[in-house]
Amino acid sequence: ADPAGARKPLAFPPGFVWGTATSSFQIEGATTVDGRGPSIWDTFSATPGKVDGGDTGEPACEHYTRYPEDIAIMRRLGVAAYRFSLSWPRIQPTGAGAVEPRGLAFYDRLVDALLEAGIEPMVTLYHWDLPQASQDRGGWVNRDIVDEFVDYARIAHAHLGDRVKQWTTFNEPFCAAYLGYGNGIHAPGIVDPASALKAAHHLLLAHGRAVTAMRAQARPEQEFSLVLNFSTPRIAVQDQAHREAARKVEGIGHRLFLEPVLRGRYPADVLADVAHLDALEPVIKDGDLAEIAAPIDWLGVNYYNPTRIAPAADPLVETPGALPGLRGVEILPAEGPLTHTGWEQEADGLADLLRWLAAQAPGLPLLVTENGSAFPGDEVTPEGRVHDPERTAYLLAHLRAVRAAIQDGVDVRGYLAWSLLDNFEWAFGYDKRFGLVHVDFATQQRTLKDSALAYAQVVAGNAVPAE
Ligand code: GBH
Repeated sequence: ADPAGARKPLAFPPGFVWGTATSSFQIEGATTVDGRGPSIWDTFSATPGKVDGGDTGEPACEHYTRYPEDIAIMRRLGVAAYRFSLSWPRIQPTGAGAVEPRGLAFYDRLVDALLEAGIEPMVTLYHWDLPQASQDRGGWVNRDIVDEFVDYARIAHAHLGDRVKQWTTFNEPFCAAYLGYGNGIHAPGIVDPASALKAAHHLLLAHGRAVTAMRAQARPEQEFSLVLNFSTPRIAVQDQAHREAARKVEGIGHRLFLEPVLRGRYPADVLADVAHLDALEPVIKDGDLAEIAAPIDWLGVNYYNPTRIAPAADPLVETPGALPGLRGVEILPAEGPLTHTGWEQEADGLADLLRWLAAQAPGLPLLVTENGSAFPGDEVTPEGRVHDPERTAYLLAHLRAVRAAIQDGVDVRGYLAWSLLDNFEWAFGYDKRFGLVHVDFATQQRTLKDSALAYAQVVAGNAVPAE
């Protein structure tokens, strides 16, 4: 508390980009209209037992038709940018070849309406909704998908590039590879750690090749990026064994993706850690790493929670969880108070992560492309309010952390809150609500939560209230 009264708000640099983020499958609904092909998430969510409550991509937020209202809400928030993803199976229903003009036309309408509203569209090409037909050919484990993705990237970029300046290839290749093919908690639900690593390599190669292909047809002011997810490693004891355990976790979780993109090589220690799976070497071809290292203009950083790490008693015991090939490590339980998804809350984890990334990638601008929280109990009061003090506290604490990193000299260009709307939260279904805006999925009524009002104040003042 400040005895002299309210403390001065903590200002962000001029031009700091405030925005919100979503993804296609999580909000669009309309999964069978206008020629859209099925995606792996349609198949997966229709498979009993895969998604809580048997929830599917219908109705989601019916954003496919309600996007004008959602843009109007963004105007109320005052945000300058909106990060969304394109549904590949809307644009190429079978993942290769034939283009569906009605799919492209939806994104024309969306982009034009955003520009009209003065909101910068930031396109992500891939946020996990692979065409099912591509998966039927082997998905990310089959190297053929690399050039199929590059074709899709060229098509989307050629069509929208006259209006969209910001292009991201992939959202969280970690999740697409490790959750989709490694532990199977996401579509396509394959459980095979070796496949997860092969998929990771093909995602990285598709990223680099697509950046090069889009740049070749781009205007000079266009920017190309990749979005990675990070979970800050935490050890309770500063000894050699704990540091070694943390090295392994962030090696497979972070550096396996970062190093090839930044420096054109896989980290030798990580290759050694996963060598027993014999997965990566067989799929890495001459020249791949140079292609993966195509320069990017900024790195997108998604952060939700830290990970508590300890050494396991047996150095060869397989570590349960998402990280393929990880051995000799214990992932300790999160410490509360937890969010509704069971994730630990630690805002300092974001500040430390941004500092670490600045040291890893000197000169590369960073953008927080996702950060947010789910909490139980969001309900609309008779007055039309949603009181969500925990989400508001999470938001403000993480914004203070971003600002602390900036004060330390980290080049963070913006912050995009996850998420604009309550939406289809993957394997959790609709029960876990990450939105700043409440969605009643029965009526599709939108209601700004208190956290949205707090965010609007931050955006308007370009400053976060002091603690
Ligand atoms: C993001 O990913 C997604 O981009 C977004 O679509 C989603 O809605 C949002 O977060 C909220 O979930 O315990 O070892 O299995 C989430 C990042 C990274 C969080 C992996 C869960 C599980 C690791 N995720 N993590 S593990």
